[in-house]
Amino acid sequence: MSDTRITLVRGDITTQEVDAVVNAANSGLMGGGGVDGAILRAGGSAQQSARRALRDRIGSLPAGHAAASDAGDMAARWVIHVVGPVYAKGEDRSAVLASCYREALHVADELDVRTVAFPAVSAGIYGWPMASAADIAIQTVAGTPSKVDEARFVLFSDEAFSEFSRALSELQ
Ligand code: AR6
Repeated sequence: MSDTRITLVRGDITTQEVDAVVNAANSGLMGGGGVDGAILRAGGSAQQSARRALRDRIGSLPAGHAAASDAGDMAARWVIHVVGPVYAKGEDRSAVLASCYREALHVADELDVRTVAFPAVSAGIYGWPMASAADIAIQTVAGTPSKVDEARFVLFSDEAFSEFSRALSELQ
């Protein structure tokens, strides 16, 4: 278990006062719908150029991996991009989803940040059932040692908030 405190809030991740915000990105890194589009709009052109520079440096970001760019015009200093797996009924991609959270915390440690906000990666456009997304997210963050003091899950819907609350309560 890690010493990182896990907190849950119902709200919009783009307005969180944290050091880094995790983005449920796609491999191309240049934006999309859902939380990715919202984070890009909030970060403005400064974040857009930072994303372009990141993409020029690393090419595409594979599922399960994480990489940071400057957040631009947001309260947060950094955006840590992760690419979640697309949910597939016939194939267990849980390890790839868990890897998103582990790798995001690893990048947070490299950036030396203390507060990180996470969305429910893969649980929107990528179709992951919320209950399972919550279990994987909470168990992985709780089981990953890092220097991060607070991992804050920012949940956009009542369903997300209630499933993450359940998953957190089942940890103890
Ligand atoms: N704050 C917090 N959570 C949010 C916000 C917000 N502002 N907006 C949406 N969510 P999704 P994915 C929730 O679809 O499933 C993009 O096009 C949302 O309700 O953003 O990993 C990317 O470019 C859901 O619970 O991410 C990729 O192509 C959760 O965030 C693809 O979507 C994740 O939903 C990634 O799909």
